[in-house]
Amino acid sequence: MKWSFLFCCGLAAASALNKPPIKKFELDLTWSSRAPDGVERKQILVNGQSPGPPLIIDEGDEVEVTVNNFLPFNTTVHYHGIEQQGTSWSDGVPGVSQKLIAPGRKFVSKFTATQYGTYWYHSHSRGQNMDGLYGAIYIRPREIPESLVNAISNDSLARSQIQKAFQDPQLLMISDWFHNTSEELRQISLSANIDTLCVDSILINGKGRVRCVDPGYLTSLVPPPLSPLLQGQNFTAKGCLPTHNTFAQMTSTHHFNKLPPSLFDQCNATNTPEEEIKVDPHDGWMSLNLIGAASISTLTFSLNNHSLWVYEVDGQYIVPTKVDALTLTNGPRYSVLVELNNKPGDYRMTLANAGLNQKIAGYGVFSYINGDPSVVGTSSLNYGGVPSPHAILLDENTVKPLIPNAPAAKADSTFLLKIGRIEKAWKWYLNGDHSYDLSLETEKPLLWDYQSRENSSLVITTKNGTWVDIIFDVTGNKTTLQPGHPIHKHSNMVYVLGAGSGKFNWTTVEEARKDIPDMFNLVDPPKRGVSFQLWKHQSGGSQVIPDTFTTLPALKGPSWMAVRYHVQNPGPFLIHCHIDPHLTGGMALAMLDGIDAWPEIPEQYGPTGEWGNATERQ
Ligand SMILES: *[C@@H]1O[C@H](CO)[C@@H](O)[C@H](O)[C@H]1NC(C)=O
Ligand SMILES: *[C@@H]1O[C@H](CO)[C@@H](O)[C@H](O)[C@H]1NC(C)=O
Ligand SMILES: *[C@@H]1O[C@H](CO)[C@@H](O)[C@H](O)[C@H]1NC(C)=O
Ligand SMILES: *[C@@H]1O[C@H](CO)[C@@H](O)[C@H](O)[C@H]1NC(C)=O
Ligand SMILES: *[C@@H]1O[C@H](CO)[C@@H](O)[C@H](O)[C@H]1NC(C)=O
Ligand SMILES: *[C@@H]1O[C@H](CO)[C@@H](O)[C@H](O)[C@H]1NC(C)=O
Ligand SMILES: *[C@@H]1O[C@H](CO)[C@@H](O)[C@H](O)[C@H]1NC(C)=O
Ligand SMILES: *[C@@H]1O[C@H](CO)[C@@H](O)[C@H](O)[C@H]1NC(C)=O
Ligand SMILES: *[C@@H]1O[C@H](CO)[C@@H](O)[C@H](O)[C@H]1NC(C)=O
Ligand SMILES: *[C@@H]1O[C@H](CO)[C@@H](O)[C@H](O)[C@H]1NC(C)=O
Ligand SMILES: *[C@@H]1O[C@H](CO)[C@@H](O)[C@H](O)[C@H]1NC(C)=O
Ligand SMILES: [Cu+2]
Repeated sequence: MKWSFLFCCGLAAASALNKPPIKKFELDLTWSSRAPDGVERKQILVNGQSPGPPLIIDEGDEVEVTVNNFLPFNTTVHYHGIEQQGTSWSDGVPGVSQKLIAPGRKFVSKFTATQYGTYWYHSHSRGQNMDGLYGAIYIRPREIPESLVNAISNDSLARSQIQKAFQDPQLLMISDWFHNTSEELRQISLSANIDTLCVDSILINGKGRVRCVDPGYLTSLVPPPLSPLLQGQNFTAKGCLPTHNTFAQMTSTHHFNKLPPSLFDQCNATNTPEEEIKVDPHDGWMSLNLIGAASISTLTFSLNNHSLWVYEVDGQYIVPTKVDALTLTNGPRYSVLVELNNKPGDYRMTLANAGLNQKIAGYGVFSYINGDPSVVGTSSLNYGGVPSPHAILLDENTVKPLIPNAPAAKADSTFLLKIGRIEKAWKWYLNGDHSYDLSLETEKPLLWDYQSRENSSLVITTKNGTWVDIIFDVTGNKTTLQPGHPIHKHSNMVYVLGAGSGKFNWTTVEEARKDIPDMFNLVDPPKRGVSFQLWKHQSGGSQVIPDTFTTLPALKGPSWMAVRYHVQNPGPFLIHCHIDPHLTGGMALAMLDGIDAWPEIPEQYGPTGEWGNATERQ
C-alpha cells in the first residue's frame, strides 16, 4: 500500500504499540484410558483432559493454534463457527483445506478473531468427535451493545453484574458418550447394517453417569400421536428404539448377530460424580454458555427454578428472550443469563434427549455457595425431554437478531440438494445419490487443486460476491423415518428462509414464494452459522415436541428447507450433517466458494510448505 509506504515508520511504530501479541495455544492430543461415566475406555484427551482446555480469545486477536498429534492415528482439528476470513487453510478439514496430520506430526492454524461469542473446536477426521476431541472457544466481545443489557435490566447494579457475566461466562460443553470407540462403532454399523442411534450417557463438561430406567415408563413418555412409531415395542433397557424398528433402521437386511448386546440393549448403571457448578449469589447474575457437542442426541436443557434469558445464538446477539428450556442439536451454541436470586441451594440442571431414538437424560448441579443441599428445586422437563404444561421452550421461529439484518431479496444461483439414505441404514447422502466417502479425507486438499474433483456431484462451486440459495429436499416416504439433520456450513452464517412439509415442487425460492408465500420470511430470518432446526410440532395442548421430531414430515413424506448466504470468503468449505454417524456415513459436500477469486495460498500451507507436505508421516 502506497499510504503505508509513505508513513512507514510512524505507522509501524504505532501498530507495534497497538497490536496485541498473537494469542498462541498448544493442543497435545493423546489416546488414553478414562472413565467419564464410570466405564473405562480409550479416548482422545487434549492436554490431558476431555473436553480440552477452552481457548479464551479477545475479539480482534490474531490466533495461532498448534495441534500436536501424539495419537496412534491421523487427525485434524476444526474451529467450529470461526469464519476463517482469508485463512481457509486453517479450517481443519482433511482433503478439503489441508492434509491429515499423521501421528507424531503437528499442524499450526492461524486466524483472526473477526467475530465475538461462543464457538468450539473438534476433530474433523472420521468419527473422532465421538472420542472426546473437543473443547470450547470463547471470544470476548470488544463491546457489549447497550440495547442487549437494556432488554434485561435498567438497575445500575444489575447492569454492571450482567456486563461482568458476559465477559467471564461459565462454559458448558454438552455431549453424549459411547462405550465403544468411534472406529468400533463404525465397524459395527457397517457389519450389522444399522445406524448407531443409541448412546450410553450424557456428559456435561465431560462428566456423567449411566442411568437405567424402566422401559415401560420410558414408553409412557412418548406423546400419543407418536406412539405408532414405536411399532408396538418398548424402548430397550438403554432407553433406545430397538434395532428392529424399521422406521429408524430401514427395511433393508440387517445382521443383528454382529451387534454386541451392549450397544442397544444391556444397561449397567454407574454412580460417577456429575458436573457441579459453584455459583456465588453476590455476583447477582451469571452467563451459562451452552455448547452442543453431542454426536447424535438432541438435548433439551433446563435449570430448576431459574429462568433463562437467551441472548446469544451461534456467536450472534439476539433480542433477549426469557424461557424455561431450550433445545440443542449437534453443533450450535446458546448463551443464557441467569439471575442468582433464588433460595441458596443445589439446583439441578437437566439435559434430556428430545429425539425418539432414545429416552435418556443427564444431570448436573448448579450449586449456590453456602446453600442448603436439600433445596434442589423442580424440573420443568420430564425424563423424555417434554416440558411441563406452563414451561416455555425456546421457539427458534421467534428468535430475532439484536441488530436487524436481512439477506438479498433474490439469489444469483440455487442448488437443490436431495437428502437421503442409499440402501444401507448407515449410508447417507447430501446431494443426490452419492455419499461423501471417508476415503476423500486422504485425497489431495481441494484448496491446492480445486479442479481435481470438478465433475463430482460431491463438489459445487459458487462465485465470490454472489448470493446463493441452498434448498434441502429431504426424501421421505411411509416406510422410513428421517431424523432432523442439523446442517453445518463451514465459514459463514446462512439465513434460514423457510421450511415445510411436502415435496419441494419448484426450482427456486422465487417460484415457490408465488405459491406458498406464507412459508418464507425474507425480512429478518434467523441467521445461523451452524445448525438450524425449525419445525416444531404441536401434539395437542401446550406440549411442544422439538427437534428430532422434525422427522415426522419424513414419515408422512418429504420435507424441505431453504437457506441463503452471501459468498464473501473464497475457499473450499464443507457443508454437512453434524450428527457424527451421518457425517461418517457420507452426508457431506464440498463447496468451492468464490472459485473466481480463489485465494493465494501462503507457501507454508501449500503442497511443499511446512504445514502442507510435512504433515505426512516420515
Ligand atoms: C430500560 O430502559 C429502556 C429505555 O427507557 C427501555 O426501553 C427498556 O424497556 C428498559 N428495560 C427494562 C428491562 O425495563
Ligand atoms: C463395543 O463395546 C462392547 C462393550 O465394551 C464390547 O463387548 C465390544 O467388543 C465392542 N465392539 C467392538 C467392535 O470392539
Ligand atoms: C413394555 O413394558 C411394560 C412395563 O415394563 C410391560 O408391561 C409391557 O408388556 C411391555 N410391552 C411390550 C410390548 O413388551
Ligand atoms: C451388564 O448387564 C448385563 C445384563 O443387562 C449383563 O449380562 C452384563 O454382564 C453386564 N456387564 C457388565 C460389564 O457388568
Ligand atoms: C421451585 O418451583 C416450584 C414450582 O415450579 C415450587 O413449588 C418450589 O417451591 C420452588 N422451589 C424453590 C426452592 O424455589
Ligand atoms: C493417514 O493419512 C495418510 C496421508 O494422508 C494416508 O495415506 C493414510 O491412509 C491415513 N491412514 C489412515 C488409517 O486413514
Ligand atoms: C470434467 O469433464 C470435462 C468434460 O467432460 C473434462 O474435459 C474434464 O477433463 C473433466 N475433469 C476431470 C478432473 O476429470
Ligand atoms: C469477495 O467478495 C466480497 C463481497 O463482495 C468482497 O468483499 C471481497 O473483497 C471479495 N474477495 C476477493 C478475493 O475478491
Ligand atoms: C422409501 O424410502 C427408502 C429410502 O429411500 C427406499 O429404500 C424405499 O424403497 C422407499 N419405499 C417406498 C415405498 O417408496
Ligand atoms: C408438491 O406437489 C405434490 C403433488 O401435487 C403435493 O402433494 C405436495 O404437497 C406439493 N408440495 C408442497 C410443499 O406443497
Ligand atoms: C513431500 O516430502 C517428501 C519427503 O520429504 C518428498 O519425497 C516429496 O517429493 C514431497 N512431495 C511434494 C509434493 O513436495
Ligand atoms: Cu443427519
